[in-house]
Amino acid sequence: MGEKLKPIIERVHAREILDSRGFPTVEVEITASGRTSISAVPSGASTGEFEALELRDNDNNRYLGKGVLKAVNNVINIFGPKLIGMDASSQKEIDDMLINLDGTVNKSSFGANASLGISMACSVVSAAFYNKPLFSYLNPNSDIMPIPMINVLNGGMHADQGSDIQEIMLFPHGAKNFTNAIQMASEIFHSLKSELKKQGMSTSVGDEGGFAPSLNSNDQAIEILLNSIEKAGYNVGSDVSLALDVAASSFFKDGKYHLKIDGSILDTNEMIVFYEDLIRQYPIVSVEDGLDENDWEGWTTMNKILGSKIQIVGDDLTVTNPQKLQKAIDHQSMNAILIKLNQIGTVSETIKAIKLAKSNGMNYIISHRSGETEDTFISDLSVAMGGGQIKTGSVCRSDRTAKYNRLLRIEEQIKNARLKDNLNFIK
Ligand code: 2PG
Ligand code: MG
Repeated sequence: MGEKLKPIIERVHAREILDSRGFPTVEVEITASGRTSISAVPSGASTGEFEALELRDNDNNRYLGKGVLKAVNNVINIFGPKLIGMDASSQKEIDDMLINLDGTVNKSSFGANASLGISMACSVVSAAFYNKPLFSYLNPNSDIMPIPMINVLNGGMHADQGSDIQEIMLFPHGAKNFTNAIQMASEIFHSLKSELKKQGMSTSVGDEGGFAPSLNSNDQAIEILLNSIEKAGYNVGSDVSLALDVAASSFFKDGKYHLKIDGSILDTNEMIVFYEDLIRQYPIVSVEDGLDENDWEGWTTMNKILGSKIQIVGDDLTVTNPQKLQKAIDHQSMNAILIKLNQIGTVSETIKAIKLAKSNGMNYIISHRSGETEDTFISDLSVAMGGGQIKTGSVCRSDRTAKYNRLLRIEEQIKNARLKDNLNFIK
């Protein structure tokens, strides 16, 4: 037999596995020219209204209706036969086939969890076939490591108690390199734990491994964290700043923002004033989903007022969808986009969104979901795409540390690895 020059797909399999919340998710296994690789699909909780569809069985006799056997079956029996014989490294061709066979705008025929598992597994098996680490298979010139946004305080829909703000994150932009950023984050995480204990607060963690104490105000969460940064021996503002994911769509009702922690009900302009005050008081450099996903006018106003000072990140607003992103560009709604593969459902469309952001001078942050697995695709993707930022939870729980640990290994492998030093929102 002659040498096989391409990773030709020979077998497509899928199964239900568990995610970090203990619910089923899809794992896809692809064999191409003798190599086998697996990819697992993550799952969100504070999902955007316009995300691609995560297909669940809705059979209440299994896994409380959350089974994914339909998506698994679609991988094996709908897409599988079409994939056999295709070149796994022809990502665009594979993804176009997945998109066209589904035929809907939000992948609702067969599920984005089915298409994404295949799409990722094709990349991974191709990298294996060419004997390359995934990041350099995706981009041979990768040398930028991401600065991690590390979610140490969980609230909103990711915890039973805690702040209205879903994620309060450390942004260690003063780190020498990625390895140093992780050390800083770990030391601050443990300093925060001691501080919470001292104040008699709970140190149990939320979905992304951050603490979720019961608090009197959103400010209190930030104050405790700033105190912990200093106690760990770091300078607030020059070593470490803060980033927020407010996930405001989750508390937007009847045209108003309902902050449960102090009972205030704010309109859009009052929310923007709330952020202006926070930014004046605290070293916050990035705010994600500060407003509801349908509050387009509000986003433009907020970006006009705050966009020159901080990073304004769209997540639920843009759902990694190139069309939504184009709308956000046209409306000048934000200056950065959060990138989640499963919001759109294929690797090619994800990269298309990244390229569109990049060509319009927008920052992009590769992100996990609150429901994760041990899959580390996003670590490699963050390095390959060179945007310089990743958001993947706290520094505890293996579903989160798997991503950071993969990046620690990658940093060793890249000769001239460096953190992005010209992030435009770091003054
Ligand atoms: C977010 C994410 C990840 P979820 O809102 O950015 O942190 O949460 O996956 O629940 O949408
Ligand atoms: Mg978000």
